[in-house]
Amino acid sequence: MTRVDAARLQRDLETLGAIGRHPGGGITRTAFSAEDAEARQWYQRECEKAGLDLELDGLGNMFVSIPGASGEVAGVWSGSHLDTVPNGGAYDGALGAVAALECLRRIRELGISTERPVRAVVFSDEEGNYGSLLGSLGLRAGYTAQQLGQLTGRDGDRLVDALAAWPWASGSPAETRLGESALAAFVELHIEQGPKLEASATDIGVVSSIVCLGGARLSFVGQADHAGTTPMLSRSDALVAASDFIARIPELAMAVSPNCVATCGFTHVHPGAANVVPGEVECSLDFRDPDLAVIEKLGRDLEAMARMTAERHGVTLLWAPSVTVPPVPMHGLVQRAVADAADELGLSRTSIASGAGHDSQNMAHLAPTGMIFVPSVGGRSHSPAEFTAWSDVTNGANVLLATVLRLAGRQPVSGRER
Ligand code: HGY
Ligand code: MN
Ligand code: MN
Repeated sequence: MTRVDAARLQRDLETLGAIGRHPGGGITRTAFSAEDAEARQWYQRECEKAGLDLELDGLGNMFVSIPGASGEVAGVWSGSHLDTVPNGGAYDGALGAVAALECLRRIRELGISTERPVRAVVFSDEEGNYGSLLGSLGLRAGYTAQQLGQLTGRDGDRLVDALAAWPWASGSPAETRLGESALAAFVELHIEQGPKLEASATDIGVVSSIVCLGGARLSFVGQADHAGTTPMLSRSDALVAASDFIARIPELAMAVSPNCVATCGFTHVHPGAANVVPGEVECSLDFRDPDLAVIEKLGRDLEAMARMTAERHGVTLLWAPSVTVPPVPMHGLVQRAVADAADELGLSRTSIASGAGHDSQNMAHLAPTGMIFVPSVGGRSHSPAEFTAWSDVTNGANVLLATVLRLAGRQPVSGRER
């Protein structure tokens, strides 16, 4: 069976893992940052070294192909992301992005012919600094110029400004939507980011479905005043209101559904000085459940609770919902191909649902889509503690290559193939 070059894959992940790494071990390579730029530069160089073609779109999504292999036939695509959460790990996104590149390198250097062209993709801002699954949502649904103009990062910077200064984008960010038959299938390799595969000592997760994602940005707007001279009863303290709201989130979520999760992951306090009563607090909200109806109810209930809390504290609430990313089942055809590939490689496998969001859930609207999970030690992710053993990295990449070759219709071995 054709296999990936495991040593090269490991070297690549180590090289990439050094980009944006802090002395404490975590990696910060948030979308369109200097560290993301360094990672893209490295990726582009690897493509060039391997003799692969690289194209870009207006949101900075990267598309890699084997020269001469594109043509009219819809291809089989694989990929993931190079951006990380702040202080994240070395495998989330990186594994799938590098393994997809490795598949193309193997196909090219072994002279393997396939009926359908194979492509690798790097999606922009998967971690949603500016918008949840930004790049792949751009491929699935596209954004209007007005929507793009409203997107800001967690530091308050505007997406359009970040893109204007980004060398790895080409064309209009409002024209990234793909046509109906742009691709024939999509498959993404990813770490599980949870504890199930490790706990059951299973090599490979064949992903059955991906959770539904909801979110919002909200601001509690009160009044900034002198912390020494403003009596307690005369204040409109935005942080007291925001804290009251945030403290109630767990109870509300558990009342809506036993499966759902809801998180306020950041707050920004303005003006943010020890001797000023907080005048405004911005908060993020991220909520998830397998069921779209639950997400819609959570969105309504969280907004109602935020409004009531604001009113009680005499502050104003601004509520901006994010685009809901619906839950998606993974396609049976791709699940079958992944399962058969794992069997062929003699690896144990199980069916598993994803609680994390992935670009695959946007790609599933464009073509039959599936995902391959490999174990995460201790189930840790979005943390410097994220770790996957090299043997599992290699297993996952071999399953990815075999799956891609199945889906792309590998041609009988030619004389050229080594
Ligand atoms: O947030 C998520 O679920 C993913 O890691 N982007
Ligand atoms: Mn992630
Ligand atoms: Mn990821």
